[in-house]
This record gives sequence, structure tokens and C-alpha cells, in this order.
Amino acid sequence: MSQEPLVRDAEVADFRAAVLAKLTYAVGKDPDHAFDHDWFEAIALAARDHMVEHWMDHTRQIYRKGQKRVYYLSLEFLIGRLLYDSLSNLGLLDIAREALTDLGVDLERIRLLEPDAALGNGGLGRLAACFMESMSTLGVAAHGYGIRYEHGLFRQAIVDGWQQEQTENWLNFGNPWEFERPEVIYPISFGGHVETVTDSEGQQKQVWWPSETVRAIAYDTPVVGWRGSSVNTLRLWRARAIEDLHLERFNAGDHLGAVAEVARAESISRVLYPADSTEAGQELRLRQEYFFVSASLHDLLRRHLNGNDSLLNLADKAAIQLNDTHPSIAVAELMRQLVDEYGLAWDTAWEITVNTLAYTNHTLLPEALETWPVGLMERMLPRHMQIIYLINAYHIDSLRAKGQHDVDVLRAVSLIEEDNGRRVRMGNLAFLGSHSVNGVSGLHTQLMRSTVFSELHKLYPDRINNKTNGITFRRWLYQSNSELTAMLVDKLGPELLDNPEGLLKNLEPFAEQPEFRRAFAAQRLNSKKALARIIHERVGVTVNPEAMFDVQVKRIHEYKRQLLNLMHTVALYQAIRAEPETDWVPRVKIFAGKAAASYHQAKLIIKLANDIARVVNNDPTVRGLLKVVFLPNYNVSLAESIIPAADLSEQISTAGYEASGTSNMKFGLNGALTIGTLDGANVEMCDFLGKENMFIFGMTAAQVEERKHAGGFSAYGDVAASHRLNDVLQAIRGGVFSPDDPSRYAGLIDSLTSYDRFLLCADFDAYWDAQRKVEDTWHDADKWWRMAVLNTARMGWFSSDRTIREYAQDIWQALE
Ligand code: 26Q
Repeated sequence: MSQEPLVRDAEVADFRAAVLAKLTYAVGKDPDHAFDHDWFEAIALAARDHMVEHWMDHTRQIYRKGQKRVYYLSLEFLIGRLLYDSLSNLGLLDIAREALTDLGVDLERIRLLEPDAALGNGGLGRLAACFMESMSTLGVAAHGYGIRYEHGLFRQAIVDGWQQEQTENWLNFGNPWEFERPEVIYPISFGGHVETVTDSEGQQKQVWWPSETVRAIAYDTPVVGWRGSSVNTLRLWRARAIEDLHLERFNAGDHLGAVAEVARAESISRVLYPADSTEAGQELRLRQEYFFVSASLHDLLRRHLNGNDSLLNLADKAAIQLNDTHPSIAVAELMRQLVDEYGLAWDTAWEITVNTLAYTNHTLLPEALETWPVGLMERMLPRHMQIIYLINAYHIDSLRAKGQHDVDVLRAVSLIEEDNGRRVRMGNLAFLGSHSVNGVSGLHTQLMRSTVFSELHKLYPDRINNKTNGITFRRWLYQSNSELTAMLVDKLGPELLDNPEGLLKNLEPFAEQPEFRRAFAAQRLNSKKALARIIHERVGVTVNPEAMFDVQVKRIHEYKRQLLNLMHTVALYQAIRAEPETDWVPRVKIFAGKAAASYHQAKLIIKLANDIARVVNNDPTVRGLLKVVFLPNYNVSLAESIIPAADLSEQISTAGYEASGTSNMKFGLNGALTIGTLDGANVEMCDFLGKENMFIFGMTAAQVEERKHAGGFSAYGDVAASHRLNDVLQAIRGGVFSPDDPSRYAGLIDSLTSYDRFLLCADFDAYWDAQRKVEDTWHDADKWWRMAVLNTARMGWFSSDRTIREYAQDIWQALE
């Protein structure tokens, strides 16, 4: 950005003065005695002031224009740090850096003090954060709604190779980005019973007499778009007890009981559920879901009525997107508010509900599809259970009226699952209550139509649509890889930053320039050196930055097949030992990711990675040709350091199981090459990049399905057919990596061979072969870096701006 030097000097001076004022009057510190954390707070508050001006302008403008609003309901927003994000989008990053240098403060050092806002588990939560940023960038009038968890996702420590969960305390030093709104408060009720009463006009009404009420209090965080374009609000709810202390009980001498009631209410917003797939229905989780949905719907209906005379036009003025089934109780709650609280007729309310709501599905894994026991629902939300029964009855009646009497079909589309204790199927509820149901990649959407929702799809053939995920380039390129960004801007011009979707492809010709390829490789080496320092600091392993950095970072899950990668690691280790004279490509295998606390198999895989790392890293015969690193506590900030430093991106899920993946896009954008299966968005990446620019291997989703039907989960045949696979399994099973407990992995390997649900053994040889192609390509540096540059050049379509534009056009009708 070229700017008049005088204007710039003035901006630097202004920012410096603003930071000093915040430090003095908001933080209460003298610059001479301020700690780094005080500076962080002062800088954040100064940046926030800039946002607030845009925020108020933007809000007034939306009001004036009566712009349609988009509400993104999500139990997770995996935000990470906000300091560079805010400064960068406001165009203040360089100005702030200079202003602080004048004060003797290093902005980069201060940046590291900010705790990650880790209010999410993984891909789904990070997607919500990318979407919030893109909606602000595109000027969509959006509000995110979620829970202000006091504790985000647990901190992962690795102790003796095992994962240990520690409490995360992101609010310990306060949160300078948010505004508490003590006046925005709603009572949220639970339990009790429902009574049928007849009103003065002889109409029957259902009246819910709840047994318990808590308060939801709003906390707002402004979300600024690129170039400060517009600022939206992320509104997170905190649960408080109705009374801070139950005085009557306290006075009666029941001191503990008085406090317990408060604790029960406030536990709702205490902690994020650390699972990335559903576990047995837990009451507190359902309380969280209902709590934030009810507060958000009250809030948005009230806002609607501030600018409109009635709720009849709600669907014209508001779109509500449900991020997975987690907020799907919204279907029943919106019906309840419209019918019971606002007195609308059932049919009118149903039409408004369906036209306003839309649902995004993120998984097909049967064990991850949310269902709740009918008994629990009846106890906690008796009126909602009635409404769900009624929706179901109308739904089934309408099918019978159309001549559908097939019991299997009726069972499949029912909201109630009858066979495994009676349970409410939240996926079917969200489907029926929405006008749009979308998947997150082409393949995933196709599989939604042919598997879990096949019967509902036949009834509503236009409802399922695809919206392939995307990522915000601001965070995942401009902020996390400023060096590469500067190189791209140098070649393609500063307009690139405003239109990477259109302009990134102009990089293609540079793939043919040896000089540019060298510069591209040199830049990567810088990022790798920085990561090598982090690796040394965190796990004490020295790695060679010239080696190939082969990276798999994501939640640990069997379908993502970190174990397959570890099996390749062992095979490589054995091959290097067997043929020391071969010209092996030096590699660093980098793993990171958290396992759900109760997911034993995933935790054992973490232990195995650490066991393999210890043995391989200390084996002198390997001569440093192979290093294995498990980096603890993977989070957004660590991802920002790892992704720019990756040469090879591992996206190796069993085909048909990864709904989309989004780190695959982040790696590709930063110029890493992908080794992967034809799963999720890898398929579309392959379309855009060309299959010659990726390393694709393994069974297709169709082949996986076929083998499933043939009952082929035994891996004995695969093992018998592959010496290499057999050697790997023998070594792990026999305790080569666990001499302290030689049978530690016997169960893991035995279950893998007898029932290989995710087909690791079936894909092993193909994976090995693809890894050899990776090495051949690495040996041919010209080829490797040409491919790398083309990866960056062709990723423009994977911007979340493109995704949001599609949502806004096709689902929300919310583009100006
Ligand atoms: C549900 C009930 C109770 C407790 C926890 C949960 C729960 C929480 C989080 C269930 C699922 C999740 C998260 C799922 C998730 O992250 N899915 C990922 O979504 C990404 C964005 O669409 C995709 O790219 C990934 O493929 C998908 O795995």
C-alpha cells in the first residue's frame, strides 16, 4: 500500500499515542513499569477502538437499509489469536509495529502472549471462524451465536508419551476483545411439565411450567473484515444463576445447597465438550445446546421486531444457518416461540421455520450422528418433545396421504428411532425443519444423498445441496506466511490481496521460472528453520531444515488414519536399516493432534507415535535420515507455524469418511504437495490442481463401499500378500517400539488384522508406492518446486469468500 509519508507518520504517531493512553487509563500502568502483558492489553484495546468506529457505522447502515441478516449458530468457534488478525485486516499491522518499536516494544514478542480462543474442537469450529471473517469481508450482515466457554478445548501435555488433558484458562488475564452486555439477558428454562389450558376464546393452549430457569448474558466480539470493510458481531452467551446466592436456603443454614444451585446453572457455559464425534448423550451437552439456541432465537426475534411489524416476514429478513445438528433443537424452539409465545398458528409457524432455517451436515459416521433419548428430552424439554412428536405426526401423515405405506421407508424418515431405546434423531429433525441441507464437499454431498439421507432425499429432492468448504486467506496466507505473501504481491501486484480468487492463477507462468522456483524454495526453508526451532524448544529434537517435512496435523481419529502414516514410518525405518547405502530422502515426519479424552484407541495411537519417535530418533544406523516428531498441544497458533513449513501434506483418510477437510486447503495454498486419498475436498483439489500435481493413492469411496458389502474387513489376505506390511505389523506387535511393555500394541494390531474397519491394510501397499513417487519427485527439485508453485497458484477457488458467496446466493438470498 503506497501512502503519503506524512499521512503515514501521523498514523504511527496516533497509534503510539492511543496505545500509551490505553496503557495509562485502561490498564493503569506506567510505560516504565508495564509488563509485556500490559502492553498486549493496551495494543488490543487501541486496535479495538478502530473496529468500534466501523462497527457502529456498519450496524447503523444495516438498520437503515433493512438488510437481510444471517445468523450462524454454532457450538464452536475456533478463533485462535486475534491481535494480528485485527491489526492486519484494519491495515494497521505495519503502523503498529513501527509505533511500538518507537516505544521499545517488539510486537512479535507481544503477539505470542495472547492465548488462543480455543472454543472449538477442530475443522467444524475453525470453519465457523473462517466464515465469520469472510462474512465481514463480503459485507454480509452476519451475527455468530455460540457459547462463551470459560474453558476452551483442553491443553494437551505429553507425559511419558501419553496424552494428558489439562484445563485451559484462556480468560485468566481477561479478554480485551469482548464487550460484556449485562443488559442483554434472557431467562432460559428447563424441566417441569406442560398443561393444556383453554383460553377466554375457547382455544386450547399448551402452557409450559418449567422447574428451573437460568440467565443467558451476552458477550460481543467485533469481527472485522479485510480492509476494515465491515464489522459483524460474534455474540457468545454465558450462563448465570438467577440469583447469585440462593438466599432463602442460605439463611436456612443450607450453605452448600445455596451454592450448588448456582454452580449447576453456571456449569452450562463452563467447558467445551472435547469430542469431535458424538458420544453417549450427556445431559449437560443437551443443556448447552438448548441454552444457546433459546437465547439466540429470543435475541434475533426481538431484533426482528425492532425493525418490523410482525414475524410473518421473518424468512425474508433473516436466515439462520445451523452448524451441524448441535443447534438443531432450534427447529422445535423456534416453533415453540412462534406458537406459544407469539401466538402464531402451527402451519404459519412451520412455514416460517422451514423457510428461515438451513442445516449444514459435517459427518456421515454413524456413531457421530446425534440422537437423544426420548426420556431425557421429556424430562429436560417436555414442551419441545411434544412439538417434535407433532412435527413427526404431520410428517408421517403426509407421507401416508401420498400413498407411502412402506414401513421401512417410514421408519427411515421418522424423527424417532425405535430400535435402540427410543431416541430423537437430530439429523432428521434438522433436515425436516430446514429449506436447505448442505454437505461440505462434492463427494460428501453425493454420499449424503445416497446414504444417511437417501429416503428423505427422495421426498425432498431439491433440499440437499453442496457448499464445498473454504479457508480465509487472510489468516492462512497473509498473516501466517507474510514472507510468501510479499513474494506473491511482488510478482502479481498488491491487488492480489483483494482478489486472490481471480489473481492467484497469474502465478502459474512463474512455475516455469527457475529463479522464482529457487526463491519459493528459499522462502520455504526460512519457514522450516522457524519450525525447527519450535520443535527443538518443545520436544528437544534437532531436525534438519533441509529434510523433507512430511506433516499430518489434525484430530486423532481412526478414520483419518494416523496409524497408516505410522505404519509407513516404520516401513521406512526398516528399509533404511536394511539398505543403508540407498540414496534415501531425509525426512522429518511431523504429527500433531488431540484425542478425545475418552477415545482410548486414539490415545494409544499418540503413545505409539511417541514410542516410534523415541526409537527412530535414537537409532544411530538411521543417521538422521528419518526423524519423527509429535508436537504437543496442536491448536490454531501452532497450525500457523506448521503449515507454511510443510513440504508434504498427509490427507489419507479412508475414502468416504472425511466430509471435507480444510487443512488440506491451507497446506496447498502455502505450496505443500498433498499425498492423499480421493476423499472429501481432496477430490476437488485434484480437479483444480490436476492429478499430476498431487500424489493420489488408494481405494475410492465406491471401492470402499463395495468391500464393505462384500463383508471384507478382515485384513489377513492383505497381510499375507505384503511382506512389507507383515514386517511392520510384526515389529509393532512384537514390542520393538515398546520394550518396556512389549505387549502394549498387541491388541491394536490384532484388531487391525481381524477387523480393519478403516482399511489401513488394504491401502498400505498403494500408500507405500505413492510415497516412493514422492521421493522420486523430491530428487527432481525442478519438478517438485514447479508442482509446489502450481499448488499455490491454483488454490484460489478454496477461499472461504467463494464458499460464503455461494451460501449467500443459494441459501440465504443475502447478497446486496
Ligand atoms: C457432538 C455431540 C456431543 C459432543 C460433541 C459433538 C461433536 C463436536 C464436534 C461432534 C462433532 C464435532 C466436530 C466435527 C468436525 O469437526 N467435523 C469436520 O468438519 C469440517 C468442516 O466441515 C470438515 O472439513 C471435516 O471433514 C469434518 O470432520
